[in-house]
Amino acid sequence: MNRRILQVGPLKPSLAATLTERYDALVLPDDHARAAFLAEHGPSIGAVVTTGRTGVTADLMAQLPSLGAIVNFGVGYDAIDVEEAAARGVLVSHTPDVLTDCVADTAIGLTIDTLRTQSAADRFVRRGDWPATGSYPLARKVSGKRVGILGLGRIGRAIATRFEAFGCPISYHSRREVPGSPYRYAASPAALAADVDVLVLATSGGSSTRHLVDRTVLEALGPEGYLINIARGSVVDQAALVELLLAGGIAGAGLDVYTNEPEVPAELMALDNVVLLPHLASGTVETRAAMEQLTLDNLDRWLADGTVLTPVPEMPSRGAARSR
Ligand code: 8YV
Repeated sequence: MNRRILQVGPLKPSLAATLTERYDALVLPDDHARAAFLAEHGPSIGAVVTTGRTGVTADLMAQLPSLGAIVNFGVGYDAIDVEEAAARGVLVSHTPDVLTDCVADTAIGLTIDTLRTQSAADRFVRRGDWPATGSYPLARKVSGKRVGILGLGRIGRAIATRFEAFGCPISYHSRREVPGSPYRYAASPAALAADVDVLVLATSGGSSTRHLVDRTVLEALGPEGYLINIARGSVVDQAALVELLLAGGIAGAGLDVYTNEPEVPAELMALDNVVLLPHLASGTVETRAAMEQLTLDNLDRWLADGTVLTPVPEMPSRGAARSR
């Protein structure tokens, strides 16, 4: 088996350094040198290490004929063509569980900030408006709000547990009703949105959830409803979201993810009922270190026995067609 490792896209600096120093990994150039690089090294590459932001396309896989594994730093793998990987017998691993707490914490923080307008209040103080204007406008209460969670997976459940401590009645919509869940199931995203004050998106990205939250869902959330997105920008029709925010069609939004990161719609910049984060939900020293370790553990396992520890759900831990 070919064992050469290839870094695709920027990685956490310590992970990139480890890959170069300990694994003698190559780094895929992203410029005009790429074609020549792939012609020379493509056939020797056994595993790719990448992130949810860069991923691996079918086109790149075609230029790595000995590829056996794609090791992803991140739980979301919508930037990887998993169908193509499965067809080629290429294993794909990701980093679930280790980031659940931080992403769920971010969802709670973003909800509180959005409803209580803390970031806007901070700007008010820094601008010197407090002495000049007097009191800051009243915000909205968080405790007891009806919360709807779209996608009741690991992260969705962790968010729900946290909101329970705020006395929030929880409902959810997922592809399937979760047996034994204590939360009320809504039959569709629109039905969920219609019945809650805060709609939290915790679903995976990719084509199956693209624009799951469309104009109809946002309109169902309505002028008193808030949208919180720590999932993927692709889940929301961002143009409709911007329009409704500008028109008062929904009350506010807390966003960690966008359609075309790092681009953030300019129209949102001036809105104090919108909190804008730069896709940082898992971004703590502790969690990123755990993600780095799990990434290396997956790589080591593949190098040792051709399996991975935490395969994406679409595939078994051992590649099916790698003998091909
Ligand atoms: C990371 C994420 O920012 O895990 C994910 O899917 O979106 C985040 O944890 C990203 O993967 C790191 O590039």
